[in-house]
Amino acid sequence: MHRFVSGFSAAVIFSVLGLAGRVWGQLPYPPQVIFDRITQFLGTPVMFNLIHDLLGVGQGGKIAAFVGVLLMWLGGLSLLGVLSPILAATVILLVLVLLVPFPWALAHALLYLLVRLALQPATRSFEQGRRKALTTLGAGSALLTLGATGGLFKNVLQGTDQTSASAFKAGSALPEGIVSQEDLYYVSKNLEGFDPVIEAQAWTLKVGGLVERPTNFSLDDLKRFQQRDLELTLNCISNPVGGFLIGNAIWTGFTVRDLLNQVGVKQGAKFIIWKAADGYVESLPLGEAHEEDVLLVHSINGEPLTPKHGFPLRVLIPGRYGMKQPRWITEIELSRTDIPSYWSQRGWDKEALIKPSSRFDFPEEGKPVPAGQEILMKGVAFAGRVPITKVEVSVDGGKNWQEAKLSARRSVHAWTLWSLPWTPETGIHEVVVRAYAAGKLQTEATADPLPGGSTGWHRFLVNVS
Ligand SMILES: Nc1nc2c(c(=O)[nH]1)N[C@H]1C(S)=C(S)[C@@H](COP(=O)(O)O)O[C@H]1N2
Ligand SMILES: [Mo]
Repeated sequence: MHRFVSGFSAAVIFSVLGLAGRVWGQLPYPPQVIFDRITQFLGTPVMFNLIHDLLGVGQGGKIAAFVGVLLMWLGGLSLLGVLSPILAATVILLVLVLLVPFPWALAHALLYLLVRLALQPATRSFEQGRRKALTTLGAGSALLTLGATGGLFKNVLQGTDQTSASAFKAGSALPEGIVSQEDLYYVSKNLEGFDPVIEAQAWTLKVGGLVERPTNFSLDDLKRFQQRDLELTLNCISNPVGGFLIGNAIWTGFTVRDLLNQVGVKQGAKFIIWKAADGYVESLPLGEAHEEDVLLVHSINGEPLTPKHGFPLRVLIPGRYGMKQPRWITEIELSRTDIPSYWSQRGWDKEALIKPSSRFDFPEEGKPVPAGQEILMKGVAFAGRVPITKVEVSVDGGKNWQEAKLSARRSVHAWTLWSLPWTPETGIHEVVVRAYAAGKLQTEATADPLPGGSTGWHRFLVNVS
């Protein structure tokens, strides 16, 4: 019992110190590394779909999984309390060598040893004192962990709210169809508390590989390239039919093409590889990277990117889902060969070409509307690089269709807003929306987001009373 209590105290103190190293030193935190490995290992469509179905597409599933890993980690470390400190530290060293670089594994093992030895005198003193010391220590460290994890998850929970925010939020001075940075959906491979927070002064963009002039650019250097604005819709591949993991904004930056011309591309380069501060990697065929609207952006709707949305620099690629477009980018490498990208290693489609989708924003699922009054149904439709040419709406489950009015197109890469008036009669009506991309009707067949993006028409019942 006492051994377990002291093992647990050591485990908690050790974990908190490790977390501090993660937060202040950007050093790998073992439970996070384990969590990463597990997601990669389980990165099969079946597993992801199951988690989505059980816990939704927000951060919930990820938080639950990470907490599970953290408990496993604490439990395992507590059990090590029964071993002598040196033996336990050796076990930690052996396990961690598999997960993090050797010096950091060694540092962890020594740290653990120190924690255990620091706890040692207490266990030698007489019974009463020992108990008291251990209880205080245990309670203190439990509090510390709670505090640290609480701080970490606070942001995450706030982030979750935002994924469901409507694109048509009142009170913002932005043009219709532009989502504020605050309301833009958020998706990350990391728990939000583990997302990189980058200091502009310390940051450079390293451009290397098959280039004539490998260069490190500061943010100021990059702002000297010809700057331009682009209205573009960002769409997550895991967005379900009718979902909110999609948003549209005006981004500011410069073309990847200008950057490549500056450094000079060498013969034989075929792929551009992006590396980000959180270990995320992605790639694109070099030809596509030279296209006009492939940008590196530092601002959104006229304000700098927040850390959450990619400060200081993120990639924008029209026509591809968000997973192809890294945030917090630190390095660009030109290469003869392609690499497996972060999500494609975990079962998602490597190409991630955006599939046509359309959704209702009004009426909303689960919210009744009054009978006999005209309402304006509205929503968005999007198909990446392919223009939306028509949107049709049915209020009788798909028997009859009416053509919706489409907003004027401000940008070829932005979603299309649609609207249609309706004066419903009392009863329950099934509304359905479907879009045409370059004249072609979006498919009615439903598909899960994984592996290549969801398909199907957005439909639900509306209670009119
Ligand atoms: N470095 C890095 N870039 C990333 C990701 C990530 O986890 N790490 N997630 C990608 C995914 S899946 C999406 S949908 C978009 C989301 O960007 P947003 O959260 O700013 O809307 O970022 C992409 N870029
Ligand atoms: Mo995504």
